[in-house]
Amino acid sequence: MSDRLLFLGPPGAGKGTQAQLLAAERGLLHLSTGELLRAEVQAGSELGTEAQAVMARGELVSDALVLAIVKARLLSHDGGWLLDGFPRNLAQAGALRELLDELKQPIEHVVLLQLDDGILLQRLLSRGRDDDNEAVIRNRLEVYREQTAPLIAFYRQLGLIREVEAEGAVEAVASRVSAVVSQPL
Ligand code: B4P
Repeated sequence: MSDRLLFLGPPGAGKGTQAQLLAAERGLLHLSTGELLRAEVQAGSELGTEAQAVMARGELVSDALVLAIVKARLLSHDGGWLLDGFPRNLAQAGALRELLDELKQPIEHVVLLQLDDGILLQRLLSRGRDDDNEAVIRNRLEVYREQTAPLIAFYRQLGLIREVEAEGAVEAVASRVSAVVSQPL
């Protein structure tokens, strides 16, 4: 049973959707930095106010801020976890590696959800969240290509990447995800 997982992929690939299903199925802590940041915005906290404008532009919130959130959650949790939307750049990945070395909790699988830009755009436009208008989505895709996509090589080198085709119905994608994370390490 794999219980330390990371979900990677472009915005709209379905990381949140699939992460939620898998976490429920396996009883894991689902840690979505996007959701945690949106909750801070909703609560009107100082952190949320800082994050709000950045998210509305489709850019990345500061590493220090996101790291502090993730670190606090992982330190206070005992058991398996699934990271969704974090890390999003090499600096975050390096900091995560240090933290997990310290905790002696290495990542077991990195699930990479792959989807064409055209479908990503359609999915996000039909979701219609505050940061889901066309100009902001295009910027998020650009930020993904520049800052997050290099993580694929980083984790591939560590032998952790499990590619999953994210096109098709939610249930179909979920069974592909389940299959790759059930493979022996
Ligand atoms: P996130 O909350 O991570 O959101 P996302 O990448 O846009 O979406 P995701 O891939 O999770 O897609 P979802 O399942 O929702 O990030 C939002 C913002 O937060 C970032 O732009 C950034 O500003 C900030 N942020 C987050 N983490 C950060 C970090 N580590 N560092 C700095 N900043 C950070 O699916 C999308 C839509 O598709 C949904 O409507 C869903 O219902 C639909 N869908 C899913 N699967 C489908 C399927 N198989 N078929 C049809 N529709 C499907």
